[in-house]
Amino acid sequence: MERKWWHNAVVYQIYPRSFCDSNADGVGDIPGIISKLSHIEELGANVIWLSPVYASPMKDNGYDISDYYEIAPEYGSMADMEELITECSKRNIRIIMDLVANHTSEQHPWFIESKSSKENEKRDWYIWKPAKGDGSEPNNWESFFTKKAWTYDNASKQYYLHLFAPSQPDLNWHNPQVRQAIYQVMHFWLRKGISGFRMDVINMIAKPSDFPDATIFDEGVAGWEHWANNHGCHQYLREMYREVLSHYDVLTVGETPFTTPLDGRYYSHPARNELSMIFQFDHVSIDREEHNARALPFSLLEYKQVMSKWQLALHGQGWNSVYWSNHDQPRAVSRYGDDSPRYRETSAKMLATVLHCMSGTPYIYQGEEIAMTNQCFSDISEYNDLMAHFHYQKILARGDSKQQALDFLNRFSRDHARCPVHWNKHENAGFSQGVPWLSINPNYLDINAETARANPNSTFHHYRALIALRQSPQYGDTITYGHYQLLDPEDSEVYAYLRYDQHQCLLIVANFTAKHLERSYQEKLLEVLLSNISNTPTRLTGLKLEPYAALVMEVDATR
Ligand code: TEU
Ligand code: CA
Repeated sequence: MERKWWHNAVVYQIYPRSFCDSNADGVGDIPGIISKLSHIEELGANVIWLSPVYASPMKDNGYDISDYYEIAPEYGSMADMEELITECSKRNIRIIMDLVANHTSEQHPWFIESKSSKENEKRDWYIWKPAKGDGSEPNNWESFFTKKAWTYDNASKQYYLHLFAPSQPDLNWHNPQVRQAIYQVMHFWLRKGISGFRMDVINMIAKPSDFPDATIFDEGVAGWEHWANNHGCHQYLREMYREVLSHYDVLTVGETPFTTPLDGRYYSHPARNELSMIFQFDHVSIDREEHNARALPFSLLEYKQVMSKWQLALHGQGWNSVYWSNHDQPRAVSRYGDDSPRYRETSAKMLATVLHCMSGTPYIYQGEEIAMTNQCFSDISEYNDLMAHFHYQKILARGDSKQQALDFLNRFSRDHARCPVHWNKHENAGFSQGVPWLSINPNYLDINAETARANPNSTFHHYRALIALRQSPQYGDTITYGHYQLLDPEDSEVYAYLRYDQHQCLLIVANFTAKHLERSYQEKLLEVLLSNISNTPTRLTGLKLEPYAALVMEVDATR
């Protein structure tokens, strides 16, 4: 496979609203990001994925864009954005921006025009349909944030489609003018010096022309079998590649819920000229039915199975991305590890180790590198996210109690990730000198970047070491391009896998429990490269694994 700069990159995601506030209005901003670049540089990540910074009414915190060519005033100016690009490039950090092009804000001038009358020349830029004979919606599709995917416009007596909030109308990608308009946006930002895009729900842009009713219920937002991974999406992406992406050397990552590894190959196989990689959702769907707002127990067996399936399926056939968290997911250490003071750092390091030794490009979500935790709330009014409120109502509507609804949100709300980053022990964790837009987790006195950077044993320094290993001359290629082999698939407590090529073999072993375990492996231990425990084992028979222990070892696998 032809080598690409992004193959061994490590991406750090910034959610601007919650990263750092420079002007005391309680909202993170671009100058705030610039002031913290040394943190990312020290960590060793070499790409920043910037969640949306475009002009937006912020109904969905920027995933509702009203002008693709302007920066949201609360985040700064175009000059600030240009300075960010320059400051990053001084540090050899590239920026990818979030391209939200399945939908716009209802306040985008395109939609305002489109809505103004059936005859408007932009009417067809969005998806308008007449009601059925009985006045009901054009079909039975649901949306991620509301019960129905259609909203009625009284003035023109038609429905428009929105797979997300009513304030996020879906663009009609079938219309070539729409596609060209988005391609222009992409050229504009790429010419400014960014290095690619994370593409929001890009696998949903193609809708079938007959808009058939959903027939699958309970497995996700109704209608997904029609609008997720529709074959038209691949055609649009190939056109986008021809017209835009092929002219630059970029990293593109598609956010693609409802995808299988086969879809993953279609999107990311280099010969297909679509995307560099995608975000799959299998592993973040183990412990809950998101659409039904129901929690399930996490199963390590299933996690191992899902990750192994993707690792193997895309080897040489595409490219993986690997992640524990992002702005839509709860905090990883609270979700998959143990966020009590006793095991927080150890389990966070364990999770990091498992992920960062896999093949594919790893993504780190802001605060993950210091093992920030979920923040639980006791009243629905404390939640900001529109999806939290939708889930809350959904849970009450099925007859569950308010407490049950809060229990679900306290595990899964997207706001956990959106609580501001803790920088230091000062007021508001150093995030802001004003009133933060979302509350600061009171545990910031213990958990903050300054404390973490000062402690060589912190999660932060463990992430640093993992990134350095991936980028090291000696082990980098094995981690980036080597084969993957799962060991002991039936072991429900330990995740062990091999990474190897013709030169060397690495064994990764991780205890996902708070128990002391003992395991034996057939390989011969050569060297422990990295671990989160103090005592260094000397052999792999009767290997003692302390709670949440994780080891990266070079082994001799020739038996
Ligand atoms: O998320 C798409 C998406 O599928 C989410 O609704 C997802 O199901 C959920 O958030 C995971 O818990 C993207 C963005 O990442 C999200 O922030 C936006 O709200 C959404 O698109 C609409 O643009
Ligand atoms: Ca601010």
